[in-house]
Amino acid sequence: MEFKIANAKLELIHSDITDVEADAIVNAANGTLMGGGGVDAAIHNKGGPKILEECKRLREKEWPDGLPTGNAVATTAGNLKAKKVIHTVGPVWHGGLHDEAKLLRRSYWNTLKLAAAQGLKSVAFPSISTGTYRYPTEEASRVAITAIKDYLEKEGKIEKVTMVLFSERDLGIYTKSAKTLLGVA
Ligand code: AR6
Repeated sequence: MEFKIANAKLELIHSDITDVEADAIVNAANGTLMGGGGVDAAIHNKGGPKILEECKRLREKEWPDGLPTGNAVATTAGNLKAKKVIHTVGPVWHGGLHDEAKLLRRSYWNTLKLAAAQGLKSVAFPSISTGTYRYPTEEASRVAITAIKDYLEKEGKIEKVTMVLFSERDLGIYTKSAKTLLGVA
């Protein structure tokens, strides 16, 4: 399903993010930037070792103590179809009273800001924090869509954002939130 936001498009699809063609695909990473499970593993496995090599350099040069939650960094996309992988660290869910929504919004916002700064026009996100980090998908979908909407309304460099949902259930949850927050497509 597709929604129009300012001069840009928000698309919601059910897919594996490593198969998606976009200027940037987003990794739900952890602060070590050294890989992990879920979407992180899928991106490193399919993208090949060049991504991890660049992550290691970023750790050494810029983030010796790890990438803080809510930040984003870009690397090569290796063998993937995308031009870049943007790695962001979403919050771990601790019940909702520990700034989770603020930090999750920051992950989406900083990723879009970095993509725009690098001249990238299309960005594909997974559902950040809703796997290993246990953020409830319904709440996360509202934060994600609101952050994307606010960003696209504020600045016009990004042309297309795709939310890539890994299950029909998650696609349903995101679609319902998008219809509520953005109006029917
Ligand atoms: N394409 C799209 N979405 C996917 C894919 C895929 N190939 N694989 C999983 N998902 P998670 P998090 C969905 O756990 O919660 C890692 O170990 C998945 O179904 O990947 O932010 C990192 O290294 C879920 O809806 O990320 C961190 O340590 C969503 O992606 C930690 O997990 C996010 O699940 C980050 O946890």
